[in-house]
Amino acid sequence: MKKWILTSIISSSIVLVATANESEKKAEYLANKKKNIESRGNKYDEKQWSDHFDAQDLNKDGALSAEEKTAYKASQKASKNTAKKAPKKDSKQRTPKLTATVVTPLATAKLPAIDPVNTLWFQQPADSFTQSLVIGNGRLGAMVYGDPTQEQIVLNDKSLWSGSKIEHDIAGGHVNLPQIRKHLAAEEFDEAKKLMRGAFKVNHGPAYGQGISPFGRYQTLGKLHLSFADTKEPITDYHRQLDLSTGLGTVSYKRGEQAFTRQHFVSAPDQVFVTRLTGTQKFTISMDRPERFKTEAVNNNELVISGHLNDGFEKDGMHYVGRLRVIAPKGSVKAEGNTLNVDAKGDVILLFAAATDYQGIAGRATADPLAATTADLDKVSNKSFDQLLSAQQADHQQYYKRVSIKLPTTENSACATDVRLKKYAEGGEDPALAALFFNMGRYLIISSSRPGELPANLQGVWAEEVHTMWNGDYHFNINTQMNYWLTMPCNLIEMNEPMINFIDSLVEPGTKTAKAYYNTRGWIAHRLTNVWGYTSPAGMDIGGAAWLCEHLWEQYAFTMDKDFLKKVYPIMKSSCEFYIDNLYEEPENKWLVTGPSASPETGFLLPDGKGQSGICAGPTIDLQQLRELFGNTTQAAEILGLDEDLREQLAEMRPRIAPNQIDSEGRLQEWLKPYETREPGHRHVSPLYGLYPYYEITPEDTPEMAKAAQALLEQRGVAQSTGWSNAWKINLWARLHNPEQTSAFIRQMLSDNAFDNLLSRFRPEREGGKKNLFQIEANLGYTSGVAEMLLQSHPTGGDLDAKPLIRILPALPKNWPSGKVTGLRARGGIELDIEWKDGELVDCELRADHDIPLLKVRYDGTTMDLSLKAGKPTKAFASKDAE
Ligand code: FUC
Repeated sequence: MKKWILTSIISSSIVLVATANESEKKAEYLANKKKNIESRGNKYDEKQWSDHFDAQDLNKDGALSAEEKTAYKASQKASKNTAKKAPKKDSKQRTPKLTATVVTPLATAKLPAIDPVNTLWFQQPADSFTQSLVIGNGRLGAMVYGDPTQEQIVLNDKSLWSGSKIEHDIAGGHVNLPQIRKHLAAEEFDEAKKLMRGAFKVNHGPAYGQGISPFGRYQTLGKLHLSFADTKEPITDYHRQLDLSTGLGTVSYKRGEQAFTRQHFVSAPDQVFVTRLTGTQKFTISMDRPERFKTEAVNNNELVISGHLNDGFEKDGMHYVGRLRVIAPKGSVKAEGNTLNVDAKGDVILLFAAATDYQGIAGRATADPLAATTADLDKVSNKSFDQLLSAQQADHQQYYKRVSIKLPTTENSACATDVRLKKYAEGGEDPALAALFFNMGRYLIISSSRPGELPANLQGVWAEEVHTMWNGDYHFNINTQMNYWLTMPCNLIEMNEPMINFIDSLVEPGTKTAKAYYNTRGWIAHRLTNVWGYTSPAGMDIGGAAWLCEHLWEQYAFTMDKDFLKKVYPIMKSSCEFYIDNLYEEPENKWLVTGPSASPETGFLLPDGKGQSGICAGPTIDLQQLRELFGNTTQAAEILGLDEDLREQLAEMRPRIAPNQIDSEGRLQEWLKPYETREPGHRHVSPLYGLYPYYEITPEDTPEMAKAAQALLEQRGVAQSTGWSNAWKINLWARLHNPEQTSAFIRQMLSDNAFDNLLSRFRPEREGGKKNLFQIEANLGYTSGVAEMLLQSHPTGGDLDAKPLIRILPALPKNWPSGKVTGLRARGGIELDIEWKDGELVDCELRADHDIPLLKVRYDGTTMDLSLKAGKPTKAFASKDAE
């Protein structure tokens, strides 16, 4: 415990600042809450939200043990003492500042050659999570701050979830469904809501900041601290970088005359986090987390952090273990209490392994995490650093190198990443920065989604809190799906696997949920889930399951792999069964609609000031998703020669689903009726689902509807604070073939929605009061958006007889006059390289996985027919200008 107290004292300035800002933060939170609630016509209760804020301690997920309490109190006391001594201006400081060592950066003349589209670099240590170097292997994650004297590294294991598996469904509410639907048709939304409350009750739903729930939350594993003895000598020649092409994070500096380097990576082949420190130095190692842990020194060269998370009932739930082994051949390592003292006379290697006893839908499934961590370390301890590094690089590069991108550099491209972002936000040009951010998305999915593991959650795998915002869960009304938009176009099929398995895992609990709440066949998941298989109601948008099925079909569309289709077809079929049983005829037009449902997460005003509602029948997004699901499932059944009856039924029902409609303002309608939206600039752009990711609206085939979609997109504008919303808009504007707008949203993303370490920013001022939050989907959705600007391959011709069409450079902005992208993939099993100069295509090469007798390829309004032979590179629009 001693060390834990110490490190808390060391970082006392964080505690200080947080306390000083608490009342300001609370006032701001309450003001936003009030505005938000009242803008929806609801009553704001000051006491309720004040209590809610107080209950939101982002660093606590449950009761502390007696030992932790003592340590915590002591650290609080210590920080108070420091507070008294601290100069006044410190406690007023707005930005929380960690104790980053003062460093002098490496002189420009001495900088190593830095690749501006593949490397992030900084001239100072990180002073927050959002400046740290982000590394991971799909299961383990680490974030390196890079402070020369007080290093801290956040550690993560993707399966580390509080909560536990319980029965959440409360059956029987379906008896109320006919009456709820009557109310919806009669626009008696309050009555519908009242009845719904009875019909859709849940046994312990997710708790957002309101205490403990068996739904649980994704949590940090903890922090590794390295405290260096020599803090007096000035630090010069400081340099910190992350090479996306290798996954290697490096920190180097000089202390006095001596040079030091630290290298960090997380190995997928060896399943460990590895650090090498060079230079003669003395340091102390400790590990901690905000709660529910103990750290012990074992075997004189190991530290083990372990504990049990809250199971949601204040009892011990998941067991986790993190084990650090220190290898110092030319020095000594000694345990002292729960720390290790290292006296290094040369290189020191730190190896870190982690495991939990999670035995759910994915992951390593071990009952004994303690033994698993020992085994992990034993397997690698006799390997050299270089061996470990080259295995990890070979593994990483087999994915990363499949795609490359080049965009023009400017003077700004040579600056440190944080400086580049700043200059860009001030209006500077730096196309290569857009390419770096594109590569960051590819890097992040490779580092957070690997076969056999859980899919990337709201923060991928990186979290430094125990109360991760939104529980760090899996949301199905945009977030989880957006995480996986890039995998197929960016040639990362292996990274798609966790998502496919995850969808599969929802069928069993989702079938129970469908029966319990709707008394129907098939499976359903509602707005969100966790790692425990939650499918019960939580927000009433019910198109999420259909949306997930899109990912099954799209993997087939990109690969033409019939074995894969055969494997996933039952999931699609069962999803269709749910919706077939649930669709009903609305009385006015006799269209088939869903209900009760909602257009995520907004609502409408009733005419004549009669109130407002989010709950409705047949929001546009659901209907688009069902046309897509029914269409894809029909095609899948045809390809596999299965289920003729089902095909007939889908063919009969699909055209009866309520169509897309245009309101009197010329906008695509969000609801069945032309209601006025209660939030014109809402971040969700759900009715545009039909434009992207689905493609039933295209400028070529449905120009009127595309115009209406554009009008809605214009009304939604820029979501100042929400990265994912703007990332979606890049994809949407690309589908509208509008390079200026895609370019404007890229500027928005890089100016306002990217942190210094290029994690994407989500600022839910209006939602949780917590600012500057990281959510990963904007990173990944941005990358798919850029891919969509350079290459599109969705079918055209409308409806089920649609034909594949490859569109080259469909939304190329003027400020990217030249560039090259290699290795992108198109539907149909095709890989492409595309190069352009002065805004004109100069080279385009296609390589197909199998013979394609006729393929249509379009560039700049001209369409040509190509015939491709498996594996044989073929040029399209071969240009004499290509040099
Ligand atoms: C959706 C969004 C929120 C947030 C959450 C995780 O519900 O509406 O803005 O991104 O997911």
